[in-house]
Amino acid sequence: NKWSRKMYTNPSLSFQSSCRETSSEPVVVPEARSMSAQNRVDILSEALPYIQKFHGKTIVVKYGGAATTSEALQVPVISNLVLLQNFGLRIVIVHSAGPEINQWLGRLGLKPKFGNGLHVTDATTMEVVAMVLGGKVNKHLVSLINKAGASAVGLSVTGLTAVGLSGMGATAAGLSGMDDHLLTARPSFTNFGLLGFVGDIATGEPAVLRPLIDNGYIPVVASVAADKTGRLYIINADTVAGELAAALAAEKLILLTDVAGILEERDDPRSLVKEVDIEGARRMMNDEKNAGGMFQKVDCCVRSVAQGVRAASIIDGRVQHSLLLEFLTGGGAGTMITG
Ligand code: ADP
Ligand code: X2W
Ligand code: MG
Repeated sequence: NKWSRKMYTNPSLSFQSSCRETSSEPVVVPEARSMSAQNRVDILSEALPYIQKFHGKTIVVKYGGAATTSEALQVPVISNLVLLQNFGLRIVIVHSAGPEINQWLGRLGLKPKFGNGLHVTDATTMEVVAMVLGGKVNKHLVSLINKAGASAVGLSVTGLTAVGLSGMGATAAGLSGMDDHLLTARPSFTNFGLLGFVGDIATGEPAVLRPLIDNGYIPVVASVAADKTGRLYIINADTVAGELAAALAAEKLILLTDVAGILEERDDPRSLVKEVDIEGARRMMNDEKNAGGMFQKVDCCVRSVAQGVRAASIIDGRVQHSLLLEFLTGGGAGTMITG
């Protein structure tokens, strides 16, 4: 299969990973700097079969965490997405902004608290989360897209219904998802009562996104949603992206993050897994190869692919043009999880 890629060790990875801790600037692969104009147009022309393959297909991209921490990192990602949209891809962005939430909690004199690696989201923290995610960060991404020459629409509480996992949200488990619009109802009670207003998706209403995409807009969805009573929750943005990708029957789910992809050995940047099927990915999860945020990502990739998304890729959002490498070259970028 000409689209498949093997597990291999990418020599540029040690370069990428050496920039991990410090970089709030995009990492440029060194060979790219010295390319002649002829090389560049050759490469552009080689992209044609990939453009044809993805033209008209829906792609859901999750953008969050350390990969979003500066405008210098955001602008090239947005510019890649706008380019891909101009090549005919139908793009939906889902975002989080953990570091920015922390920063604003600090500015307001609130100390972030964590449980199971996630923010404990009490009522005050949830107010800050809603303002930062649904307000500042969402509108900032929308304005960057508009500046790059495309049209974006920012959405937060629209179209998604949260089911709370919270002990505080007494009615949260009122299972607002148990109706005809059910997308997935999988309340995990693991964190019940521990994390406050942390939710899971009960229903998805992607109908609201389709006319926007049909009319050339890029929806930008903040991972904040309300339950049927209007109470707000933060939902993990990988999970939102995965479920939206499934609901939209997307061709591809992309999780942009701050690491090259799934590493077979977590601390060895040379152990990148280029491609793995859902069985292999489940095995990695059982073997505890992926911890914390990466476990969540692999889980949501597996779920979305099991629900019909053709492939899900975890790629480094801090590496310049990683999205173009992923979509427009045979080697791709990061780790691709297939059915
Ligand atoms: P994001 O903010 O993009 O959601 P997360 O911090 O939630 O990112 O998840 C990615 C992190 O998961 C990586 O930065 C890495 O520290 C961690 N991780 C744990 N296990 C692995 C693994 N096997 N391969 C790659 N990263 C891993
Ligand atoms: C995350 C923030 C939201 C998120 C947290 O507490 O850090 C949950 O996952 P990243 O940056 O994409 O990992 N909360 C519920 O999706 O953050
Ligand atoms: Mg995460």
